[in-house]
Amino acid sequence: MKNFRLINVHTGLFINNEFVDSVDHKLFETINPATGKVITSVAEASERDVDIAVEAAASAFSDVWCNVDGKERGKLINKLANLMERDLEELAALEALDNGKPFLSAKANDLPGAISCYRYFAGWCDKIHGKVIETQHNKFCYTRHEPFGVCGAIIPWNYPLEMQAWKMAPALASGNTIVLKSSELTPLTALKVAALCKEAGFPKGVVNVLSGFGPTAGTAIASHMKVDKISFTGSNAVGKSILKASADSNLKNVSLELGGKSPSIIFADSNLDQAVKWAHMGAFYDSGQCCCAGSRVYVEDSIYDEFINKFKEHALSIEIGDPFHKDTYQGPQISLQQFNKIMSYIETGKKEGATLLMGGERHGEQGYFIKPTIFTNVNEEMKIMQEEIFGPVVSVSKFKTIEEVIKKAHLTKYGLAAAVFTKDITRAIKISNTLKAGTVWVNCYNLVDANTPFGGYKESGAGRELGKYALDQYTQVKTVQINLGIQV
Ligand code: TXE
Repeated sequence: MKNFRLINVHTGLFINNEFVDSVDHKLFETINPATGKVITSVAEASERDVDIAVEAAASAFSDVWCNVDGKERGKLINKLANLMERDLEELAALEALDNGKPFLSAKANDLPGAISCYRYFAGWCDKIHGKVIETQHNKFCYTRHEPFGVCGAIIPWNYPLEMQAWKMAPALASGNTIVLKSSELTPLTALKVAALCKEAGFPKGVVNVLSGFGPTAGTAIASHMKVDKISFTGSNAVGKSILKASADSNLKNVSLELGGKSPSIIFADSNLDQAVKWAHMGAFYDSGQCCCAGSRVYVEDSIYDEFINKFKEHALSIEIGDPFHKDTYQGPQISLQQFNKIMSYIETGKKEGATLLMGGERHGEQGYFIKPTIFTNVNEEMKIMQEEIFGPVVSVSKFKTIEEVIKKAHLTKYGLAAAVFTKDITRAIKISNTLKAGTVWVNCYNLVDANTPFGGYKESGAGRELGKYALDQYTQVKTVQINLGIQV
C-alpha cells in the first residue's frame, strides 16, 4: 500500500470556490481514532462564516445556478463523480485516516456508494418536471418542480463521503445551491470533495463546505433566515433541535435521518449460515456505527442454541486493528467520547442482568477499539435494548411466535430498518408489510442502492433520501393556472 501519510489535505473553509481562513482564525484538531493522535488542524466556522457561506450560496443561486439547465448540471455532477473515481485511493485513505474505517472497505463500499449516488442524481437533472393537470375547458394548468434555493446540510462522522453525496447530489441535481457542514470529527474528505467540485467546474458559491461544531456552525445553519431547506443526519436530540430551529426561524423545509435500534428476526427455516453472516454484518459493520445497525437479534427458539454458537464463532473471527491492514474488518470507534459511551452501555447491560457472552472490553492499547460484544438473556425493558449504542454491541434473544416477535420488534421509539430471515416467502412478505420500519431487508442486511429510498418511521426521521423520492425533499411544487377565456 502507498504511504498515505504523505497525502496533502485541504484545511480551510470552502466558500465561493476558495479555501479560506475563518473570520476569527480559529482552528480545531482532527484526530486519527486508530491512534488517538492529531492528523491536522482545520479552520473552524463560526456563525459569521456561516453567514458568508450562505450569502455566497444565495448569490450563486439567484445570479448563476438558477439559469443553468438540467443537462449542464448533470454534466458537472458526472464530472465530479469521474474525479472522485480518479482520486478513489486518496479519498479512501483520507476516510480511513480520519474516520478509522478499514481502507479497503472505504475503497470497496463508501467510495463506490458515494460515486454511484452522484451518477444516479446526475441522471435525474434533466428529468425533473411537473405535470399538465386537466381542470376546466377554459383553463390551462401545469406544475413545476422548483428548487428551494439555498440548502443547508449537516452530516455525521460515520459515513462522511456517503452522507455528503446523499445530500449534495439530490440538492444540486434539483437546482439548489448548498452550504454543507461536515462533522467536527471527520472534516477531511468533505474538503477534498469540495476541491474536486471546483475542479469539475461548478460555478463559485454553488457548493460551500464548512468544518465546524454543532452548537455554533450547525445551529447557525439551522436557524439561518436565508437557508431555505435543511437536511440533517445525526442524533435524535439534535434532529429535534433542528426542527425547533426551523420553526423559530423561517420554517425552512426539514428532512431528518436519525438513529435506530433495528431488529433482525431469524426463523428456524432460514439458511442458518447465511443468516448468521448477514446478522453479523448488520450488527458489526463499520464498528457498529450504522444508523440502521441490526443491534437486536431475535432468533426462533428451536434454533437459538445453534445460532448463538455460530454467531459467536463468526464474531470471534473478526480481525480488529489497523484500518490500513488488508485483513482488518473492524476499525476503532470514532472518538474517545463514543468509546466511553459504548463502554458505559456495556456496564449498564451487565448491571441490568444481561449475560455478556463475549467482548465487552477494549482491544489493544492505543486508539478507541472495542471487541465485538454479544449480550444474551436480554429483555425489552433494558436500556441496552432501547437506546442506540452505536458500537459493536448486539443483544440476542429468543422468540416462539410471529405475534410475539413483531410485538417485541416494535417496542422501541425507532423505526429505521428491520430484517427477516426465512425461506417462506409468504411469511417474509406478510412480516415486511407489518413491520414499522423504513427499510425491511429479507435474507440480507445493509444493502442500499442509490435508486432505493432510505429513511425512518417513527422517531428515526422524516423524509426519504436516495431514489426518486429524494427529489421531493429538494424541490417545491408550483402550480400555474392560466386563464384561456374565463370571464368574471
Ligand atoms: O451526533 P450529533 P454525535 C447518534 C448515535 C451517536 C449519537 C451521538 O447514537 O452515538 O448520535 O453522536 C452536528 N445544531 N448518531 O454526538 O451531535 C454535529 O456537528 C446543529 C446517529 O456525533 O447529532 C454533526 O455534524 N447541528 C447518526 C452532526 O450534527 C449540530 C450518525 C451529528 O452530530 C448540533 C451520528 C446542533 N445543536 C450519530 N449539535 C446516524 N443517524 O447515522 C451537533 N450537530
